[in-house]
Amino acid sequence: MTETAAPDYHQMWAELGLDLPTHDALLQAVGSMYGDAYLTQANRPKGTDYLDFVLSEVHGLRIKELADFRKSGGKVFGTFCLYVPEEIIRAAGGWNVGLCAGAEFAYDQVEQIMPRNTCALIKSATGFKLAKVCPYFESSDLVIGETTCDGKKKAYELLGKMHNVWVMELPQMKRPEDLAMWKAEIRNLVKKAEETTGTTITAESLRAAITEVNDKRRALRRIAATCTADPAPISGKDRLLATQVAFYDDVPRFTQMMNALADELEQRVANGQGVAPKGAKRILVTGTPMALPNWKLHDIIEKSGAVVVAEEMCTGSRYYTKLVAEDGESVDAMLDDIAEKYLDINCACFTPNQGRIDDVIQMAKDYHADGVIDISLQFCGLYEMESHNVEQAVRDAGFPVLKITTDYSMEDVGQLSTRIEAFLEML
Ligand code: BJ8
Repeated sequence: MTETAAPDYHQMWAELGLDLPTHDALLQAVGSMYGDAYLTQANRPKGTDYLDFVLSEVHGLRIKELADFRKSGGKVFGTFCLYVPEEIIRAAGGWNVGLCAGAEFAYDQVEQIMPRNTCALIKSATGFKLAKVCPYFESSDLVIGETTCDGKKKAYELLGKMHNVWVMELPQMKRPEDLAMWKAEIRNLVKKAEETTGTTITAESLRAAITEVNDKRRALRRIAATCTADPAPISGKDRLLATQVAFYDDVPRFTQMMNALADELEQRVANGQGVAPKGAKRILVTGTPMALPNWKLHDIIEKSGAVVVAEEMCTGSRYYTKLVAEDGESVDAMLDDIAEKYLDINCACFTPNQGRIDDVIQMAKDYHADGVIDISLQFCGLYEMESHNVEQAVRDAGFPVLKITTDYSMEDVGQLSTRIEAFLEML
């Protein structure tokens, strides 16, 4: 068998202004983490080959596609949060990508401009920018932030000194007057997107974008639905990866590949074929998002013999469960539909946030979870504060809960494994 040499992207990375030696070291570290977490899994579905391929080209082929798109006049938008509607960016002819924020990087530089006790997600994104190792950031013509938590709000001011950043104002409640304000802000985003791409959104382009993004969510929902079966046909780690990849891959291609994976998983369920033996403990995780390449908790849980059957988080059900209505007839009606769908996301930055608690309990029932793990990134005031109410409600509904606060470092892996193993034994 002859091996084809991997393409060399150094020239492209240099053109983006990346720090090449540091970036090489990062890719090597992520590659070895991936190998250890993913390629050691038994009984993986064949369709996960696509995820392996995407990850092997995570800073290569996809970045080249973005570069080619930009050379042909296209604009790329970088985002950090679910509340930025990708339908609008796509309808204006742009592409959006999630930005790297899931690994500890250049914290020494980060802590010179922000407090040590900032959550890992914010420190990571800032570290990637300061160390010049995120080609998605450097490929973004505009980064769109949002006023969700205080940390991010202030981080966008700092990042705005280094990059073209624009921030959306998000309400903190979901009353009719908040929805009215949000609808107006969605229209500000339309203006900003049109001004950036030079393309006016039409009813046709918006309708097409809504359908395209809904199709992507439908494919992820099909994958998720197969995990109500025992044995689950796919690991939580692979399902999490699929959701992470959804934030930056080409939309029609990703949808097609995920539908093919869903076909395979449905067949596996019909055959009673799983990744872990039937009866393996089933865990629902909820909490702060797990940005690429953060696979830490899933890896620990699944290496302890359990299977993560669902994620109530932004890299999980909050991303794909709800769809934008598809019957809006005018641009205005469709923008209102988009505003309503997005305000219905249950993030802890809202008060009250009972919808999240209801979702966690409903998902624990639907996915036949044996237990729930509530995870907060350290120094995330929102999710840490909310966890008391979440845990109490989940316990009252009859599900055991384990609360974990962690960050991206590997120092607590041993301690977390011990706690998780004890929790699984108790179930
Ligand atoms: S919709 S969860 S992606 S804001 S972990 S940076 S909240 S201090 S990520 Fe989020 Fe949008 Fe909400 Fe989802 Fe702040 Fe907490 Fe850090 Fe966080």
